[in-house]
Amino acid sequence: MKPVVILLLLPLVITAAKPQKVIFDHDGGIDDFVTLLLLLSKPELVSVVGITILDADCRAEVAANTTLKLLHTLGFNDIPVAISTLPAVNPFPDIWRWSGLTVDVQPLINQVDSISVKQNLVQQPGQDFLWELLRTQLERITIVATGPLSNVAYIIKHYGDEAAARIKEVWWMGGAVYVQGNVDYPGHDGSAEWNAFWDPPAVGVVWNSSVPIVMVPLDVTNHVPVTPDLIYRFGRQAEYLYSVLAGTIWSKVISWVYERPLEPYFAWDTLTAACLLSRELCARVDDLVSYAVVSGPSQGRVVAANQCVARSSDVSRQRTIATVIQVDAEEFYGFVLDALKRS
Ligand SMILES: [Ca+2]
Repeated sequence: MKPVVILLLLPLVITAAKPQKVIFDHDGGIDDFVTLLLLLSKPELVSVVGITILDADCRAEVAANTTLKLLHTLGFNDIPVAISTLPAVNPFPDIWRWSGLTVDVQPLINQVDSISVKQNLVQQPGQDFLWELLRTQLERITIVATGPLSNVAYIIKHYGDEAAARIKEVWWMGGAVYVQGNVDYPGHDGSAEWNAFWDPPAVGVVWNSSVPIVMVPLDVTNHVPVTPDLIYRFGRQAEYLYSVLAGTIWSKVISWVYERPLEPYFAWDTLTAACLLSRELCARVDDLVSYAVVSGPSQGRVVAANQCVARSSDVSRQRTIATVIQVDAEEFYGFVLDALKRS
């Protein structure tokens, strides 16, 4: 009978899934740091092999410092962090870029001195380190990009198909397809989402490539505002370090929430990571035929092929991408709260 028992058990061994290797390519906004917590909270599902930081919705040096201290606080001293030197086409407003400092000063992550955590800061520019990470891994890597696509576009431009072949998917928080964008900028028509608008040609480069994209656009992130109730709920599970950190970090947007009732602060980036971690949480389509506008008054806009939009500016090629289209806000909040019950 023994051989039979072995045969029955073998499939169980083979199907035990390995964590998916992930590079977190972020841009240091408040929401990016909650996203980091969420990615680190599920080591059975994802393994963060490196972090690259774009100088976009942040001051990159501050964001790197915060990232290193968060990693240290949670015991992840082996995840390398690198700062990209790629510049903005259209920079974020300065007041947004400094908001990450409210996270950096939190006592919870400052039980270590900055000099010792900086030993884990990679000296190579982040865009080159992104390629180094991809090149040296045996398997294809998923990139979670919660800022502009500049770093991804850089490696596509420099390493072409070789780079594309090493990327499993890019999960990108960006784009606004059937909803209004969130850019309010002189000379722009407001149709674009900010991550895309920061570097519209980068979106074009990624669309012109064969890299698989899963887009998490404003169409779906508009359904997940960071509400006072959500922040209070972290307090009810304050025995968990991850929950205290997440609640503390998101609490930094509370004045935004009250001062700008018509412009909620959304969990843009955290939803992107949540959709990667739980495929059941987010409904998606895999066949959105679309293109990106790379110049002119609509620069940064992602357009579905079935939309009647006059093409008066430079655009990328038309291609099929995957996009998240629906999420239930309460299920998302519940997923994040549950995941962050971790110390
Ligand atoms: Ca971000």
